[in-house]
Amino acid sequence: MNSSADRTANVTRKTAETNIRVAINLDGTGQAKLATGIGFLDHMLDQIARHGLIDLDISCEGDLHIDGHHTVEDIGITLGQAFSQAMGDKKGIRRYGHSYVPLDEALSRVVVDFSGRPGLHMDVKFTSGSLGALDTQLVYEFFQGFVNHALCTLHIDNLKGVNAHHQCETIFKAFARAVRAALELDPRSAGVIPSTKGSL
Ligand SMILES: [Mn+2]
Repeated sequence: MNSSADRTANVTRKTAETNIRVAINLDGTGQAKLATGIGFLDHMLDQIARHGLIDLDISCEGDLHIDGHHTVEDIGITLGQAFSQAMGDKKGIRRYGHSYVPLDEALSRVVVDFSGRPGLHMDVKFTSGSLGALDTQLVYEFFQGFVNHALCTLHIDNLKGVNAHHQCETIFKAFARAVRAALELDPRSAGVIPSTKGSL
């Protein structure tokens, strides 16, 4: 576990299906080095880094000869594990965050609570089945993997959207902005765990 002074993590996760390495700094500047083997996923992870001001270094060797499922889901899992480790005891965080992000005709809302309990509630109807090499069904699998291991409640709603690239990008940008707000250290509650329970 890290103290709030150093919110970084390095996680490796290797199975018969994927070999993943994730390095993150929650207090970064948005630097990203991404090599997942799925170009569109790299583009989305780049949004998390840039708009979340999180430094992200992610590499994956996955069984893409089958399809992208294991790669996308397992990156969600490993990223969630890295978040958990980097957050440490969650002292001084704001805990809740939300964001609305538009991109032209598309608009998404993401609300997050780093509650210690996993829960994904996602209402997104993609207008296309794939985005480059990314099957749009896998966006749900990514966030399910993340939520199960970052132990957060996550509500994702795409409110409007015609172009599926826009829909997906607004989801990841809104996720990034919501996460940034939730994990920001609040100087008014320095060293305090934001729960009347005393732990998260
Ligand atoms: Mn784009």
